[in-house]
Amino acid sequence: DAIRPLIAGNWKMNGLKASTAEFDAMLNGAAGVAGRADLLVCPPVTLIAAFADRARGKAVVVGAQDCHPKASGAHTGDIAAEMLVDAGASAIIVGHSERRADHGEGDALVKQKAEAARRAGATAIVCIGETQTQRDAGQTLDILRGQLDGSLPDGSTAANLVVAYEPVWAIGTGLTPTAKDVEQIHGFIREFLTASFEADGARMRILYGGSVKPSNAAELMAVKNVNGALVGGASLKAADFLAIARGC
Ligand code: G2H
Repeated sequence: DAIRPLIAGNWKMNGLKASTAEFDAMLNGAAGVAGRADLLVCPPVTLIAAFADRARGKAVVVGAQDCHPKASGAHTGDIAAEMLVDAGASAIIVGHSERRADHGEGDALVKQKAEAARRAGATAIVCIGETQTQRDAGQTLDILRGQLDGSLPDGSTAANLVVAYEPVWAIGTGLTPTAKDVEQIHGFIREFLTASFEADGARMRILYGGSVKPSNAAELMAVKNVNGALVGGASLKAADFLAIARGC
């Protein structure tokens, strides 16, 4: 794979100002892994500006975990992609399964959010994945095809779109699919992307997410069409996050 891997940390709803020390440890270790992968940390929105300031000139970029589809307006409590970029975010995760589940977000809204990220100049990291029930019913590829069809903006490029495959049953559970399953599913996603976006689709990053940790990262990252990881729990500790990047 000639595609440079991306290791993206999703801190979810974790992190206070005191977490800056952990982020600084990531910044300090980043130079040592910069030869292998790009590093992205998506802290809660309250920490984006401070982290982005500290990361300036370092081998880590800062991102966000969600955005509103509109650029501004009467939407109390919401944050626009433009605001996140203004604060220092260069990528925005959209359609994470926790948002799909907790906030009832569907593919159409996820697509609007991905378009908002692009409009603001950020890379959209669009998450897709099947649940345990869907998997048991043998519907995995149909579900993924529907999510890809519905959530990816037309005209996306390798620079402004990343796809993250996160089987819902593997998130935070310690369970991971086999390398063979991941290869099959990432191959399916690659076919979809090249059919939809041609040369750009061949170069888009497809991340694997769901219980990635130092002990399984190297095996997962070696799978064909796995171009990095979206890491939740293990991205909260600098030592683990950097160890995962060293597995690329
Ligand atoms: C999947 C992942 C990060 P974790 O949600 O997005 O979380 O690595 O904790 O399973």
